Amino acid sequence: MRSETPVAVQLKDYQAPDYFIERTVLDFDLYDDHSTVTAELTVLRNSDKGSDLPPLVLDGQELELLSVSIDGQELPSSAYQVSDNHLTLQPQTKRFVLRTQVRIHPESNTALEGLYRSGKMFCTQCEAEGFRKITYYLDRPDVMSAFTTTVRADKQRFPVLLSNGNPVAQGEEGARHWATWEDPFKKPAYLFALVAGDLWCVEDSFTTMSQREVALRIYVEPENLGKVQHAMDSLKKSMKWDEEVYGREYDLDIFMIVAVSDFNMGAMENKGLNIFNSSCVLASPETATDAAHQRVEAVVAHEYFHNWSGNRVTCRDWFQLSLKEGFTVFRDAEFSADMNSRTVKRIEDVVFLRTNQFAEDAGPMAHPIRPDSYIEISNFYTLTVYEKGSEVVRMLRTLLGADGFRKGSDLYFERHDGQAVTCDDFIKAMEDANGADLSQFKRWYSQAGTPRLAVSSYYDKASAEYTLTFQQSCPATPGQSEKLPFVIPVQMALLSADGEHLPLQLKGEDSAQGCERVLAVSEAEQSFTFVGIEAEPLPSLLRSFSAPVKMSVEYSREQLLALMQHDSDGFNRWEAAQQLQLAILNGLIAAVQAGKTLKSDPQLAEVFAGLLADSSLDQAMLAEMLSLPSEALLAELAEVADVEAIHQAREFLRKALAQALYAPMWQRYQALRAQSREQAYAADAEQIARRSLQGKLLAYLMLTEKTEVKAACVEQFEQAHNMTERLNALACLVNSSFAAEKAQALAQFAEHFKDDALVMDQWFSVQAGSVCPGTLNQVKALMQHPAFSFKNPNKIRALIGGFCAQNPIHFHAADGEGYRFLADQVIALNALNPQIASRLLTPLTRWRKYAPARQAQMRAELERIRASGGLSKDVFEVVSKSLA
Ligand code: 0A1
Ligand code: ZN
Repeated sequence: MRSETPVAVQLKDYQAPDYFIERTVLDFDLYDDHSTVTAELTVLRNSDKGSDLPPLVLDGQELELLSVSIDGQELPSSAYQVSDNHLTLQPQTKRFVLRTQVRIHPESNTALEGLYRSGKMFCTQCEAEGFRKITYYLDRPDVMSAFTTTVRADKQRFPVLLSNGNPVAQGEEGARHWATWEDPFKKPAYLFALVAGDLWCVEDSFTTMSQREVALRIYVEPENLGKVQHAMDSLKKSMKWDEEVYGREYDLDIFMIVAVSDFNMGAMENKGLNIFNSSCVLASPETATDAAHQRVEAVVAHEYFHNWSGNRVTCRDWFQLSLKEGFTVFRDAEFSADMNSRTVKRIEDVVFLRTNQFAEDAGPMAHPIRPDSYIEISNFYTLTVYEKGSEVVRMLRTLLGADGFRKGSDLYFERHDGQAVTCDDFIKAMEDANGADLSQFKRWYSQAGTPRLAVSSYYDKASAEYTLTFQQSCPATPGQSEKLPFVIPVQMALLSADGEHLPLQLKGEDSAQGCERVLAVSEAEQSFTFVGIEAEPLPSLLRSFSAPVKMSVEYSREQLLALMQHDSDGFNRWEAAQQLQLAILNGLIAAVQAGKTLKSDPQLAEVFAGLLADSSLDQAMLAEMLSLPSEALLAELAEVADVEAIHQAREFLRKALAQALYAPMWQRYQALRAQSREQAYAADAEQIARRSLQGKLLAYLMLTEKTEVKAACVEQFEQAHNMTERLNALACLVNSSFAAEKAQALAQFAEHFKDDALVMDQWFSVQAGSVCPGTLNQVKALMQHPAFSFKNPNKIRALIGGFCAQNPIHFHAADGEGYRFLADQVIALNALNPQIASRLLTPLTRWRKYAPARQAQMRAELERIRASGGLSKDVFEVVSKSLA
């Protein structure tokens, strides 16, 4: 792959481009054994940078240059230089048309970046720097151009030829045909897309708020036509929501989505032609779980929302990635909250953030949401840039209020439409629209790490004053040893002993300002004193998780129980239950470590019994309350993660709860299952909540190994009319000791779904996640299964990723076999698909979390990867930073 050590790109070195490309006219001639790309670029000197004519340095990788001409004159090879990454030539005028012709090989492109084959079709993925694998170009987001694209291919095998914008012409030439597309909106090359294939489409339309008719088309391979309705519904809802909530209207006459089977990420927001991983667009009740349905809805919305937050207003450079991604994740999260249960969505997102992004923030790849440097930008499509970036935008809204935030986003879109801008520009629009000073808030963009927020309180009965004191700090992260205080919005309330939410008046204020407010903690230590508090209150802090911090508050068990019962903030009711569960689990983990026999704590069972008996409690909420913190979260929270102790403690508690609550759980489960049988499937909030609770209950019940439960599980597996119930039952069987039922269910499932790649992915990941002994060998055996392919990212994620990232007890097996397995896969994938290889590596980067013996084993595998030679930039960066 490479020979020299890759160098890092630095934000501080950013310079505007020397040249712009006004117009881009592309012509693709697609064949089975090669393709040719002709590019006519109208190049213009950037006049802001002077009137001299520096060399034009175009990006290009893995291109075979066939010809170069300027203004119609072919250049001799002495007039330009070609290197591995560039084509350099000397312009003679400040504006000229450069024409190049290159040959490329999509048919052997396994990295799935640039133009590649996915099954029978051709498709592209250009973000971040894939366009340079298609033609020589100024492949950077601040070079925006109007594109016209002609695609030529065999008529029969590729009847559908698509690109960005509107179709303007088409024709035939013998066995081949062509189509020309024109995109009137200037865009950076990373938003370019092309598709050619035998695709069918489902068509619909949307009338925008100014009464324009937009054609909506979702293209899939013919066998998948029955699985696009949910995506189409989601698209229409997204279009409507963005008009209502952000005032954003769609701008072209046509919006297309294409589903492809081989895709490195979830989906891509190419202008007017979104390309999707099929897993994020296809869904039917029989083949996709509720979670998959919700993911389709969220990803369709996310990509659609990018049309404004990303395409109309794009990023100046890749350090600004969170400008479009953090904002768009925030937008899609709010959309999902509006479409489904707001509290449940928030709980899910916070669990995900705490488990995964906090771990990233604590590891060797930690970076601010706007990184200062990178070796390979593909490595920075991270949980930090996306998820923490979204939390930062959420905090802005919390601080500015919903109306102020909307004023800010309106100004941002209006001011920067058609531009490539920075995170600072976003903040400036928020400031200008609100007359606010966000200079200290901006530290969230430049400082990495998860802040700690310690809270203490003091009540003075005599003066009826209650003081909350916050102390913030932030651990060192690579390259940042000292941190300055953040602005942390703490949304809060105070509860009286009987659960009333008290009016909140800060000392110095004339009157109380409601029963909930946001305290902006901006100093290292800061106190807030409330007056008129007649008895010591119970604080409800960081409501709805108002900041991505690790807060520590000393609550007694009684206080947690009171919060669970009375807090008007649903998130904090759940959070109180979590804290109680964590306290109990930590006690059990300590007991395992001390070699004591584990004793069950009756309190949690009592609480659960109360929850199960409370018929007023929302089922979705109940399901969330009954979910114990995962082993991964417990590991993240521990100083040193003791994998076995965590697993034993958690399994012990789950079994104890299942035994103590058998009767109410069994009764409730049966009632829910009966309801499922009678109702046709719908992916709506109410049914999803019901199935979620049913799934949680079945998992508990199966731990009792009772025959009646086993029979019910088999019944649910065999008779369910939807994939959610079927897969839940399968997972329970796979994790049980009922060997015969397990084998039979797995075989039956595979036989039934062998031709459905996405369903087989679920079959792979259920097995990869099994807690039963022998899972690694099973995973290795499954790699030989005909439905597995090392070239398909979904398969790798399902099976190898499923094992390494979702199965801690086996991945961290004491003999180090899990680590060795992962390193072997990374070494093999490095040459085939560097992006996937690098992502797969994540669990090994967390070596510092474990005890010395495991640390040594994990490091040794990282060293082995480093020594294996020929590392891609992607893998090199992660391995070298992990070992630094
Ligand atoms: N912008 C897309 C994600 C994406 C990023 C990189 C890709 O290839 C390296 C592909 C997709 C999104 O946020 O949805
Ligand atoms: Zn995105």
